[in-house]
Amino acid sequence: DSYANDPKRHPALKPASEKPFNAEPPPSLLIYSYLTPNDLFFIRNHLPVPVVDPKTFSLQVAVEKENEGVKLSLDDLKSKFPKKSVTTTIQCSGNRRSEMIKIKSVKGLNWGNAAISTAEWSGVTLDTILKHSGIDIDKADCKHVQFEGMDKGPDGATYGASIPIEIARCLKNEIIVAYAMNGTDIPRDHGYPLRIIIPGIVGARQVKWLNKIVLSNEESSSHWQQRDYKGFNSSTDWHNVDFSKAHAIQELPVVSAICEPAEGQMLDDAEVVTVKGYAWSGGGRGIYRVDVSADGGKTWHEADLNTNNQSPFKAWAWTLWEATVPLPKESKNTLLICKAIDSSYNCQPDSVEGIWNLRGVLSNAWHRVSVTIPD
Ligand code: MTE
Ligand code: MO
Repeated sequence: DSYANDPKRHPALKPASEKPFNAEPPPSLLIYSYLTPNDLFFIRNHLPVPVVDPKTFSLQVAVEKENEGVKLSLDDLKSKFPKKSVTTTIQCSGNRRSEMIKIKSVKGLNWGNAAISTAEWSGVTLDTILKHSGIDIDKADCKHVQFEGMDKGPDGATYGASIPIEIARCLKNEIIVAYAMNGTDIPRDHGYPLRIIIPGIVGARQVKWLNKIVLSNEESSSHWQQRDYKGFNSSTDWHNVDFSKAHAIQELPVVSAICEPAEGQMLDDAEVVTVKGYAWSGGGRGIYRVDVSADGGKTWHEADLNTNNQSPFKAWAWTLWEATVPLPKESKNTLLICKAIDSSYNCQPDSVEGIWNLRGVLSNAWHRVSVTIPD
């Protein structure tokens, strides 16, 4: 069993698959705190969790085809460079896939709405590490920055991903080679000892168990960069899909979800309901507004936002929100809905039908929860 060395997990996590381990926290716990506790942070593994010896571990940094580059030990990283922290939300592109599956089956884990979490990550900026390795990212004649993990499949291939050099240049002082998560060593499930943190970008590129950074003219050749984590229209299915034609997902679109009350819940008050959830957008776009309806979309109420004082143009982490909304009179059931607007005034599509895709990614339609109203 190649998963025999996987770590123990918090019993409250709800698995979407056991081997590899994938799990999300209960939605009400997810929004209980702004920073997700490490043991409740959602887990998305494609392969067994590698066992890493921190004493012999090293991070290799190189420009492809030039030379072997530079090797840095964990001790070097922790002691030789300034420590920088950034609070970011990581969302799996498959978050809320279960709503797409209801339209038509897709290939992918049946995620609910909690494949998203927020942490403060600390480590060394990408720019610092590249400069130390003799690389000036603003001048480098390369198109992509590739990141390689230490987790291996049966074929020996490791998990890998890349980002375009333009994103790396813009964010060179925000991208962190992280060795700490919420002030402690990164837990094994989340990439011990090192992971790359690229704020505002899809989860799939936040490579865990990072041991190689390579500047290249090519995107990562990994399966997950080339033949997965891309978007297609709803008439594309497995018989006619051409992965080479679509762009790899990088920045994610605006999303929001109701975490309380839960689907099917009997409310405890007949007059009003307090609805709570999260909203987030990629690319550092903050949340300007969250609208909540308790009558299936006839009337809307603005939620109170906790943006954690982030600038709306550099909001790497989510906004938590809450709204107390009057319930429709003389009805036994109702539909709660939320939708968010980000700082580019992007909005969420009203229904999932038009954005259905074969991998069930980018599921960001208005979020609906049906509840029962007491007499
Ligand atoms: N990095 C490695 N090395 N292996 C992986 O399987 N999964 C990716 C990304 N980085 C993955 C990885 C995906 S798809 C997501 S959504 C995030 O890690 C999940 O991060 P988390 O498990 O810390 O929540
Ligand atoms: Mo993911």
